[in-house]
Amino acid sequence: RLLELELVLAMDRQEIGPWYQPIVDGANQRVLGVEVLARWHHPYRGLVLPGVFLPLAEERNLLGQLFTQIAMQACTETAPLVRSGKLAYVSINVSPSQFKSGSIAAAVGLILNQTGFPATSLVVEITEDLIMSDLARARRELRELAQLGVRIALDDFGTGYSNISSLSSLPIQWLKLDRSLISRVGDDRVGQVIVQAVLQMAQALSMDVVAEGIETEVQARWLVEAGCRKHQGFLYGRPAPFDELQLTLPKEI
Ligand code: G
Ligand code: G
Ligand code: MN
Ligand code: NA
Repeated sequence: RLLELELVLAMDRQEIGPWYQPIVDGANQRVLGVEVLARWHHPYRGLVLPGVFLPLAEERNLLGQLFTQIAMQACTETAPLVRSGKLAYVSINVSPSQFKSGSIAAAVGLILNQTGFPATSLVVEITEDLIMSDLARARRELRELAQLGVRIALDDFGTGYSNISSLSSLPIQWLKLDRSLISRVGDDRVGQVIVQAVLQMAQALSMDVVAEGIETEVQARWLVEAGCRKHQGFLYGRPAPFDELQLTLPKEI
């Protein structure tokens, strides 16, 4: 329970903030955008990962506040990079149970207003759990988010039990293919067939696909040939602090 108490303090002290992992055009290696990944810089435990502190934040009903802090900092830091055309997208995760801490669309609207971040460059990553836990509520929230002009990505696609027909009725622009699927496209014929089918479905629904967890050149090449160019994974870059992200972007022309 010590860590749980420390979490409350850490949020006051702004010890939890955004790191960034590049999303790259696999055909030419250009950075298209970033996914924001929360990190806790603990004064004596070192780097604490979201798998540890998000469940604690959930127990204490702090997910909404945590989201606002992280997204506010991320949008403030990256807005200049978006305005100068160095980043087209900044993608931020929301937790399924964040609904309980209040409206996600209201929080996002506030962040856009306060930071001046361009709405059309913001991507909100949701999971199937969020949709399936309360479809009516999800539908309302996603509509409101869409009205703000932000994009919605369905994260971890391929791990859940989505009802494809309810997905197709929601304003979702990106499918993020989970790395458990991507890890199979190198040599596994069945894995390739599954990913091809998902790419075709996405195209039919006018959704864009981001392949996650790409670790090898073989996977990257196969995906580009299959028509999937938005790539994310350790092959291109690990989550890193803002200063490191800036170093990986092209200099002013
Ligand atoms: O890369 P990483 O180990 O940080 O991510 C672990 C998990 O935590 C992933 O499922 C990721 O989506 C989630 N995650 C990372 N940052 C955030 C965040 O700011 N908010 C939420 N809700 N989830 C996050
Ligand atoms: O659930 P979500 O897709 O948001 O999770 C992002 C998580 O995936 C983070 O923990 C991030 O560090 C991790 N991740 C990103 N790229 C790779 C990769 O190429 N391989 C592995 N094993 N993990 C990755
Ligand atoms: Mn994600
Ligand atoms: Na994922």
